[in-house]
Amino acid sequence: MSSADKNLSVFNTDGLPDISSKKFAILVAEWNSEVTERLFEGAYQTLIQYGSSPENIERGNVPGSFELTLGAQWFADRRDVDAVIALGVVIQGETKHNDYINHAVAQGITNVSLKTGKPVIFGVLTPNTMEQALDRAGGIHGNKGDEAAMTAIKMLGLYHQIALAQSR
Ligand code: RBF
Repeated sequence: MSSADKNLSVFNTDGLPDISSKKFAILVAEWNSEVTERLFEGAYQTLIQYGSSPENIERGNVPGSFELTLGAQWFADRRDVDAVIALGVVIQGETKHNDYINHAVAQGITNVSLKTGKPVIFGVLTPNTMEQALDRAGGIHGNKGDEAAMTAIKMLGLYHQIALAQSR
């Protein structure tokens, strides 16, 4: 399936881990907040649907997507946080700035994830238009926030599997 056809809210949920004791941080960029609020709603509801609880989900806001990296590091450095979900929307074409922001955030989030050994999920939409963004924030292509939350859950499951294998 091409990424254009993918519904971001449809996933394989076989073998998901128990996340009832896991702590999640969700970072939300304020730029394009009409979209990022929908991403947040999707991520939050997906975590709840698959076993988390409101007291185990903490939200933090950053001004723009560029700041997601440092916000993610602050959260991931905290011992009680198990996974971080970073949500933003950078509309392509409005300005060349988008390229710099997208590359910096993708690289930065990867670095934070590797440095801390925790899932730090890149939940940043990079569409050409606002319409395409809304299509992926609870519209016809589902919700990138749902997908980002599910990715965090699956990565915690993989970590659990690998850690268990080591302790055998
Ligand atoms: N932040 C976003 O999250 N999405 C954007 O589409 C976006 N576009 C920007 C365009 C320009 C020209 C500038 C200067 C910033 C933009 N930002 C955007 C904000 C950026 O992530 C960061 O918050 C600011 O650059 C900090 O001053």
